[in-house]
Amino acid sequence: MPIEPARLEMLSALARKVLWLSSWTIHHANHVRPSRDGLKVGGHQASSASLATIMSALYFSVLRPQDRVAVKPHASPVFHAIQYLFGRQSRDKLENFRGFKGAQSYPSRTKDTDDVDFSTGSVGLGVAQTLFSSLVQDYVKAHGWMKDRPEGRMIALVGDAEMDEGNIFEALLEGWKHGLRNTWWVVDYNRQSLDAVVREGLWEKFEAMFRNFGWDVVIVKYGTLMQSAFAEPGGEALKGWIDACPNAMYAALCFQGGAAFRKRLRDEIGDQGAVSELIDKRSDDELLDLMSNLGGHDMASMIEAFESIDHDRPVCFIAYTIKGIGLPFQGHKDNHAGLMTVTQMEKWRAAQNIRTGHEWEKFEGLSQEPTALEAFLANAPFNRDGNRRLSAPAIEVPEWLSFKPSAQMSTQQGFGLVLNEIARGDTELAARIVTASPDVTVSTNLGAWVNRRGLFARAEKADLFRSEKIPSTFNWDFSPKGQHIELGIAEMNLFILMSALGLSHQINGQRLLPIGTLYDPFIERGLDALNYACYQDARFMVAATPSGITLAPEGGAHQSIATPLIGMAQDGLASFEPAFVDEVAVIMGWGFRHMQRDAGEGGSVYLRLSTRTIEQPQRMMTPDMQTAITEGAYWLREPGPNCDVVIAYSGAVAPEAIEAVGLIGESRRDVGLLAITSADRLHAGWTAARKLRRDRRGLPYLSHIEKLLAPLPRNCGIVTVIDGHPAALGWLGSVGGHRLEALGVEHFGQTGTIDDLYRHHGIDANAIIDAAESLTAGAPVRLRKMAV
Ligand SMILES: Cc1ncc(C[n+]2csc(CCOP(=O)(O)OP(=O)(O)O)c2C)c(N)n1
Ligand SMILES: [Mg+2]
Repeated sequence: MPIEPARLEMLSALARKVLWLSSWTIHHANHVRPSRDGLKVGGHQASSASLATIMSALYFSVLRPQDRVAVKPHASPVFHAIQYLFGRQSRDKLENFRGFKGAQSYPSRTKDTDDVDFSTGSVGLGVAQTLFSSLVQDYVKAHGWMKDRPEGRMIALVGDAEMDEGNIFEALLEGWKHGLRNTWWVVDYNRQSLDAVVREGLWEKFEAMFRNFGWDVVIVKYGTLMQSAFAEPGGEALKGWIDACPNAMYAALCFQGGAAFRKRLRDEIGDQGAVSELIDKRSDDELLDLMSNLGGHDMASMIEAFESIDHDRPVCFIAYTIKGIGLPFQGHKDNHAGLMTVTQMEKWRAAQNIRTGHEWEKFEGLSQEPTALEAFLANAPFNRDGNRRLSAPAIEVPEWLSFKPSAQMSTQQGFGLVLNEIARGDTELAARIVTASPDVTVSTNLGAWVNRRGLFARAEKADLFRSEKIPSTFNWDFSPKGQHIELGIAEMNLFILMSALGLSHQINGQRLLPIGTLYDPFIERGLDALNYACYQDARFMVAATPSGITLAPEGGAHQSIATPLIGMAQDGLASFEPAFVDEVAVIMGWGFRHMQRDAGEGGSVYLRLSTRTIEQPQRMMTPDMQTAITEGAYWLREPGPNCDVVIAYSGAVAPEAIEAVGLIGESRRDVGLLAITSADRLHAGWTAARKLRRDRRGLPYLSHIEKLLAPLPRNCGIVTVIDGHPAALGWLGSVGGHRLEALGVEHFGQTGTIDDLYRHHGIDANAIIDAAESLTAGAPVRLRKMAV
């Protein structure tokens, strides 16, 4: 249905304003408030302009409060301008665009204050996040938690070059498997990337691909000016010329302007009678207006396209645009980092009727009544319900998570046992946990949980093996009440799903406690998505197993060396590497609470687990011990007053450390054995304590690790050992100024038994003894582990 003229007028005026404000924001950051380091902003003016009309159509008219949007990173100034017009963004933050605590260069949920739905920046991830958010909405709905909240559309504004990111295709496939709904991707088809002009005919590939995955595809190519020109005599020829014009040529002509278009059109189709007249009756400016009136810059066409959708199937809009539309460098292939010069801006300002000193005024330069514009903005359906960021109360977590102990176990098994116990109960905690795994559900010990809680699908689907009465260990029934989301192998999808599930309390007002399991080495496959999830402050638990070289015979591709360092370095992720199952239970309990703490206090949790079966200690878990485990370390054997050496270990190498301590004890005094459950939390605590002492001079506050190491004599040595990169624990020597030998794994790829490899990499008991010897005075340690 054609849009009413009054609404069209308001929306077009606001879109002009948005283009002005977004360009001015960038200009201001570069020329009015030049940064002290002289850095130019770049990368925004042209890229933003591309989306000014489309985003204005969405935010000022099409979006409803329950809809959520991932905005292409470089359109952040457009987003901020729209929020500024809504009164949700301050002038101060716009003036400080890209500055300290100013509006962010790329929309950020955590750092921006103007209601960003999904952070973006690393291209491709925000796009996939909308797809998974839609699946999460379906999950929440199927579990009966939507109450009377209407379903929202999850919308991504996608750069055409952004579509090169493989994670988008991985997500598409997964979306298809799960019957994706309520997802709109709007491709800003400006046919330009950062460096260049994109290949011809890309839209045909997109169209075929999306349709193949069951999406509706809407191509918005011609604006209304174009459409009416096509209806004129000669219009068909013009349309044919536009369709045949290569991307680079079209872009170049848009840059050169109306006269260039005229010359080219005359040369190529000008002798065809009617079409010459069509061209000649327009001035150069009018001709440029016509030729740059692509669908994505035409308010009426965009509104019509959006409002024509009357179903909940996913939709891909391919909106033709010109990068930098309306700006002096529109269409130029080098315009990505292009900035208007002061002279160009002055000229453009005059053309926009904006007076010097009035640049930030909301309606400056528009001919419409400010009160009418204000009223139009106030009536935008998007803001109807006020605050769009929701919240949900915390789910209670018992003091102690029990499990069925056995004398010999691996931490991975323990993780499965704890979940199995939770699954048996009828608690809110059990109801709110949702698990997912990229095709390693069974091999990461989630099987028992899935047997009890079932797989999630919107429609029931029985396990055929079960219905055929073929014996099988696992019950693979799907139902709307299921609590495990089966994923294909793509680890990127796992982490983006974690990101979507882990924001459910804010997006759907319903808290979920997501747990993702995967093989530890493949954290690296999904690392950018994991980083992205943490950046959004999504809350989830990752159990990564097996870790290190403990799955030794599987070889290089299944050995992880760097993950302890990733765990430490990843902001927003508390990382643990327990050795014993009772520690796993403590950490999981703490983790479920940590995942629910407020911003700035809580975060996500990473458990680096192992398949190595080791002997479990028989002990009482005291509250003090629990605290020590979650703070990151405890003495498995207290050092005596004359301690010569301490062995500090993390994770699966516990048996080697214990054995070495027994052997060293014959030749060295008061040897201590430090169990490190979280190098990450220990290090973070140490950093925080030093900062606190610096900030508040004289405060006698000590961190957990400082307290633990305080009693050690100055000349005591420390040997650290981990099945991972030695740097993860190597810093311990700096805490109290002790000499240290850091043992760990620096090379991967060798197969063998665990004993072979621990010996090969120097993390077996004898290597620990050698290191202890090198740090201490006295005769050689007499006892050694005998080869078996
Ligand atoms: C993962 C990732 N790689 C590279 C970049 C750097 N980068 C930012 S925008 C861009 C290309 C943008 O092209 P397109 O998506 O078509 O957007 P346009 O600028 O045309 O609006 C690149 C390579 C990035 N932000 N993220
Ligand atoms: Mg582009």
